[in-house]
Amino acid sequence: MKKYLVFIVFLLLLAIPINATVVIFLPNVTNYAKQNTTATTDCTVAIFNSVLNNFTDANYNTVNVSDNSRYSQTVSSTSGAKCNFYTFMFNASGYTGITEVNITHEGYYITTGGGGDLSWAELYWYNVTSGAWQDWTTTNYDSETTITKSLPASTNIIATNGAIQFGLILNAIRMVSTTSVTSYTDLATAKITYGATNTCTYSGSGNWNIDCKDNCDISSATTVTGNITIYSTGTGSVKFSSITAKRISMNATNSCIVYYTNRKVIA
Ligand SMILES: [Ca+2]
Ligand SMILES: [Ca+2]
Repeated sequence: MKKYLVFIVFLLLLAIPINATVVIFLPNVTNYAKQNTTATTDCTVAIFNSVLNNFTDANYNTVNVSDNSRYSQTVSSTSGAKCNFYTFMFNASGYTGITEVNITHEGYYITTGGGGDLSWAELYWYNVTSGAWQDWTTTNYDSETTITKSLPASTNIIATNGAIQFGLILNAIRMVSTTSVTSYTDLATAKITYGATNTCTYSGSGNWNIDCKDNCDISSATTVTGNITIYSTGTGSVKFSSITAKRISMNATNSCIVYYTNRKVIA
Protein backbone atom coordinates (compact mmCIF):
# COMPACT_ATOMS: atom_id res chain seq x y z
CA MET A 1 0.00 0.00 0.00
CA LYS A 2 2.82 2.42 0.85
CA LYS A 3 4.39 1.94 -2.60
CA TYR A 4 1.18 3.15 -4.28
CA LEU A 5 1.02 6.24 -2.08
CA VAL A 6 4.55 7.27 -2.95
CA PHE A 7 3.80 6.83 -6.64
CA ILE A 8 0.68 9.02 -6.46
CA VAL A 9 2.49 11.82 -4.59
CA PHE A 10 5.24 11.78 -7.21
CA LEU A 11 2.69 12.23 -10.01
CA LEU A 12 1.08 15.18 -8.20
CA LEU A 13 4.44 16.94 -7.82
CA LEU A 14 5.07 16.59 -11.54
CA ALA A 15 1.68 18.12 -12.30
CA ILE A 16 2.20 21.29 -10.20
CA PRO A 17 3.45 24.09 -12.46
CA ILE A 18 6.29 26.27 -11.16
CA ASN A 19 4.33 29.51 -11.22
CA ALA A 20 5.46 32.89 -10.03
CA THR A 21 3.81 34.56 -7.03
CA VAL A 22 2.39 38.07 -6.92
CA VAL A 23 2.39 40.43 -3.94
CA ILE A 24 0.95 43.95 -3.80
CA PHE A 25 2.53 46.60 -1.56
CA LEU A 26 0.47 49.47 -0.15
CA PRO A 27 1.74 52.71 1.40
CA ASN A 28 2.02 52.28 5.17
CA VAL A 29 4.59 52.56 7.94
CA THR A 30 6.63 49.65 6.50
CA ASN A 31 6.57 51.05 3.03
CA TYR A 32 6.60 54.84 2.96
CA ALA A 33 4.91 57.87 1.51
CA LYS A 34 6.52 61.25 1.94
CA GLN A 35 5.61 64.83 1.32
CA ASN A 36 7.45 68.07 0.88
CA THR A 37 5.92 70.91 2.87
CA THR A 38 7.54 73.93 1.22
CA ALA A 39 6.92 74.84 -2.42
CA THR A 40 9.93 76.02 -4.43
CA THR A 41 10.65 77.56 -7.81
CA ASP A 42 12.66 74.45 -8.76
CA CYS A 43 10.38 72.51 -11.11
CA THR A 44 12.94 69.91 -12.26
CA VAL A 45 13.35 66.39 -10.87
CA ALA A 46 16.03 67.82 -8.56
CA ILE A 47 13.08 68.83 -6.38
CA PHE A 48 12.88 65.16 -5.29
CA ASN A 49 16.12 65.69 -3.33
CA SER A 50 14.36 68.01 -0.90
CA VAL A 51 14.03 67.05 2.75
CA LEU A 52 10.80 65.12 3.18
CA ASN A 53 8.35 64.41 5.96
CA ASN A 54 6.65 61.03 6.36
CA PHE A 55 2.92 60.86 5.79
CA THR A 56 0.81 60.88 8.91
CA ASP A 57 -1.41 57.90 9.78
CA ALA A 58 -4.41 59.82 8.46
CA ASN A 59 -2.65 60.42 5.15
CA TYR A 60 -1.77 56.74 4.80
CA ASN A 61 -5.42 55.84 5.35
CA THR A 62 -6.35 57.85 2.26
CA VAL A 63 -3.86 56.21 -0.14
CA ASN A 64 -3.90 52.52 0.78
CA VAL A 65 -7.42 51.66 -0.35
CA SER A 66 -9.42 52.56 -3.46
CA ASP A 67 -12.38 54.26 -1.80
CA ASN A 68 -12.41 57.80 -3.26
CA SER A 69 -10.94 59.10 -0.01
CA ARG A 70 -7.85 60.87 -1.36
CA TYR A 71 -4.64 62.45 -0.18
CA SER A 72 -4.26 65.90 -1.72
CA GLN A 73 -1.52 68.43 -2.02
CA THR A 74 -1.82 71.96 -3.41
CA VAL A 75 0.78 74.34 -4.77
CA SER A 76 -0.01 77.98 -5.61
CA SER A 77 1.92 80.55 -7.57
CA THR A 78 1.59 84.32 -7.31
CA SER A 79 4.60 84.86 -9.59
CA GLY A 80 6.11 82.59 -12.25
CA ALA A 81 6.25 78.84 -11.55
CA LYS A 82 5.98 77.13 -8.17
CA CYS A 83 6.36 73.40 -7.61
CA ASN A 84 5.89 70.82 -4.89
CA PHE A 85 5.74 67.04 -4.78
CA TYR A 86 5.08 63.81 -2.88
CA THR A 87 6.50 60.30 -3.24
CA PHE A 88 5.77 56.65 -2.51
CA MET A 89 8.48 54.13 -1.61
CA PHE A 90 7.70 50.40 -1.38
CA ASN A 91 9.87 47.78 0.29
CA ALA A 92 10.41 44.64 -1.80
CA SER A 93 13.40 43.41 0.19
CA GLY A 94 13.54 39.69 0.87
CA TYR A 95 11.86 38.65 -2.39
CA THR A 96 14.05 36.70 -4.80
CA GLY A 97 13.54 36.06 -8.48
CA ILE A 98 11.53 39.23 -9.13
CA THR A 99 10.66 39.30 -12.83
CA GLU A 100 8.19 42.18 -13.04
CA VAL A 101 7.19 45.34 -11.17
CA ASN A 102 3.86 47.13 -11.70
CA ILE A 103 3.38 50.57 -10.21
CA THR A 104 -0.12 52.05 -10.06
CA HIS A 105 -1.50 55.50 -9.31
CA GLU A 106 -5.24 56.17 -8.99
CA GLY A 107 -6.01 59.88 -8.95
CA TYR A 108 -6.21 63.15 -10.84
CA TYR A 109 -5.41 66.85 -10.60
CA ILE A 110 -7.25 70.16 -10.95
CA THR A 111 -6.15 73.74 -11.48
CA THR A 112 -7.59 77.15 -10.64
CA GLY A 113 -6.54 80.59 -11.85
CA GLY A 114 -5.15 82.14 -15.01
CA GLY A 115 -2.29 79.69 -15.66
CA GLY A 116 -4.38 76.54 -15.48
CA ASP A 117 -3.70 75.47 -19.06
CA LEU A 118 0.07 75.56 -18.49
CA SER A 119 0.07 73.89 -15.08
CA TRP A 120 0.26 70.15 -14.46
CA ALA A 121 0.80 67.18 -12.13
CA GLU A 122 3.32 64.66 -13.51
CA LEU A 123 4.29 61.17 -12.35
CA TYR A 124 7.93 60.02 -12.21
CA TRP A 125 9.63 56.73 -11.21
CA TYR A 126 13.11 56.35 -9.81
CA ASN A 127 15.78 54.50 -11.81
CA VAL A 128 18.24 53.19 -9.21
CA THR A 129 20.99 52.43 -11.73
CA SER A 130 21.12 55.83 -13.39
CA GLY A 131 20.21 57.55 -10.12
CA ALA A 132 17.68 59.67 -12.01
CA TRP A 133 13.94 60.19 -11.80
CA GLN A 134 12.31 59.11 -15.08
CA ASP A 135 9.29 60.86 -16.55
CA TRP A 136 6.28 58.51 -16.43
CA THR A 137 3.13 60.37 -17.46
CA THR A 138 0.80 63.24 -16.60
CA THR A 139 -2.08 62.34 -14.30
CA ASN A 140 -5.56 62.93 -15.63
CA TYR A 141 -7.21 66.36 -15.39
CA ASP A 142 -10.42 66.72 -13.38
CA SER A 143 -11.51 63.05 -13.45
CA GLU A 144 -9.92 60.12 -11.70
CA THR A 145 -8.04 57.51 -13.71
CA THR A 146 -5.92 54.52 -12.76
CA ILE A 147 -2.50 54.57 -14.39
CA THR A 148 -0.32 51.46 -14.30
CA LYS A 149 3.21 51.01 -15.53
CA SER A 150 4.62 47.53 -16.01
CA LEU A 151 8.40 47.20 -15.88
CA PRO A 152 10.53 44.08 -16.24
CA ALA A 153 12.77 43.81 -13.17
CA SER A 154 15.70 44.39 -15.55
CA THR A 155 14.69 48.04 -15.96
CA ASN A 156 16.39 49.01 -12.71
CA ILE A 157 13.41 50.13 -10.66
CA ILE A 158 14.40 47.89 -7.69
CA ALA A 159 17.24 49.10 -5.47
CA THR A 160 19.60 46.63 -3.82
CA ASN A 161 17.75 47.30 -0.53
CA GLY A 162 14.44 46.44 -2.26
CA ALA A 163 13.14 50.02 -2.58
CA ILE A 164 10.73 50.84 -5.43
CA GLN A 165 9.88 54.53 -5.75
CA PHE A 166 7.58 56.81 -7.67
CA GLY A 167 6.27 60.30 -7.09
CA LEU A 168 4.45 63.33 -8.45
CA ILE A 169 5.49 66.89 -9.15
CA LEU A 170 2.82 69.60 -9.08
CA ASN A 171 3.61 72.66 -11.16
CA ALA A 172 1.56 75.87 -10.86
CA ILE A 173 2.34 78.61 -13.40
CA ARG A 174 0.89 82.06 -12.79
CA MET A 175 -0.22 83.91 -15.92
CA VAL A 176 -2.91 86.57 -15.46
CA SER A 177 -3.86 85.63 -11.92
CA THR A 178 -2.73 83.49 -9.01
CA THR A 179 -2.76 79.84 -10.09
CA SER A 180 -3.09 76.67 -8.00
CA VAL A 181 -2.66 73.00 -8.79
CA THR A 182 -4.09 70.30 -6.52
CA SER A 183 -3.09 66.66 -7.01
CA TYR A 184 -5.25 63.87 -5.58
CA THR A 185 -4.20 60.27 -4.91
CA ASP A 186 -6.85 57.72 -3.98
CA LEU A 187 -4.56 54.67 -4.18
CA ALA A 188 -0.87 54.04 -4.84
CA THR A 189 0.55 50.53 -5.13
CA ALA A 190 3.56 48.53 -6.28
CA LYS A 191 3.03 44.93 -7.34
CA ILE A 192 5.86 42.47 -7.84
CA THR A 193 5.92 39.09 -9.53
CA TYR A 194 8.57 36.85 -8.00
CA GLY A 195 9.70 33.33 -7.23
CA ALA A 196 9.57 31.74 -10.67
CA THR A 197 12.58 29.53 -11.29
CA ASN A 198 12.58 30.93 -14.82
CA THR A 199 10.36 33.08 -17.01
CA CYS A 200 9.36 30.26 -19.38
CA THR A 201 5.91 29.64 -17.88
CA TYR A 202 3.01 31.93 -18.77
CA SER A 203 0.87 32.95 -15.78
CA GLY A 204 -2.33 32.35 -17.75
CA SER A 205 -3.49 35.97 -18.04
CA GLY A 206 -2.13 39.43 -18.88
CA ASN A 207 1.33 40.27 -20.16
CA TRP A 208 4.28 37.89 -20.23
CA ASN A 209 7.88 39.06 -19.78
CA ILE A 210 10.46 36.53 -20.94
CA ASP A 211 14.14 36.73 -20.03
CA CYS A 212 16.13 35.60 -23.08
CA LYS A 213 18.86 34.13 -20.89
CA ASP A 214 16.40 31.48 -19.66
CA ASN A 215 16.62 29.90 -23.15
CA CYS A 216 12.91 29.10 -23.11
CA ASP A 217 11.74 26.41 -25.51
CA ILE A 218 7.97 26.86 -25.38
CA SER A 219 6.88 23.74 -27.19
CA SER A 220 3.19 23.76 -26.23
CA ALA A 221 0.70 25.99 -28.07
CA THR A 222 0.19 29.08 -25.86
CA THR A 223 -2.32 31.95 -26.06
CA VAL A 224 -1.30 35.12 -24.24
CA THR A 225 -4.12 37.56 -23.45
CA GLY A 226 -1.68 40.53 -23.37
CA ASN A 227 1.71 41.40 -24.79
CA ILE A 228 4.93 39.45 -24.76
CA THR A 229 8.08 41.42 -23.98
CA ILE A 230 11.41 39.66 -24.41
CA TYR A 231 14.23 41.17 -22.33
CA SER A 232 17.72 39.88 -21.65
CA THR A 233 19.80 39.77 -18.51
CA GLY A 234 22.20 37.59 -20.57
CA THR A 235 22.50 36.17 -24.08
CA GLY A 236 20.21 33.36 -25.15
CA SER A 237 17.28 32.40 -27.34
CA VAL A 238 13.52 31.98 -27.17
CA LYS A 239 11.69 29.32 -29.21
CA PHE A 240 7.94 29.41 -29.77
CA SER A 241 6.26 26.51 -31.54
CA SER A 242 2.76 28.01 -31.65
CA ILE A 243 2.26 31.37 -29.99
CA THR A 244 -0.75 33.72 -30.01
CA ALA A 245 -0.44 37.19 -28.45
CA LYS A 246 -1.47 40.81 -28.92
CA ARG A 247 2.09 41.95 -29.51
CA ILE A 248 5.56 40.48 -29.26
CA SER A 249 8.36 42.99 -28.72
CA MET A 250 12.05 42.94 -27.87
CA ASN A 251 13.61 44.99 -25.08
CA ALA A 252 16.88 43.07 -25.13
CA THR A 253 20.22 44.65 -24.30
CA ASN A 254 22.12 41.38 -24.86
CA SER A 255 22.17 39.20 -27.98
CA CYS A 256 18.89 37.27 -28.25
CA ILE A 257 17.56 35.01 -31.02
CA VAL A 258 13.83 34.39 -31.29
CA TYR A 259 12.38 31.47 -33.29
CA TYR A 260 8.76 31.08 -34.35
CA THR A 261 7.14 28.10 -36.01
CA ASN A 262 3.60 29.43 -35.93
CA ARG A 263 2.69 32.94 -34.76
CA LYS A 264 -0.72 34.58 -34.55
CA VAL A 265 -1.63 38.13 -33.56
CA ILE A 266 -4.90 38.87 -31.76
CA ALA A 267 -6.60 42.25 -31.45
CA1 LIG B 1 -11.16 55.94 -6.83
CA1 LIG C 1 -8.28 56.05 -0.98
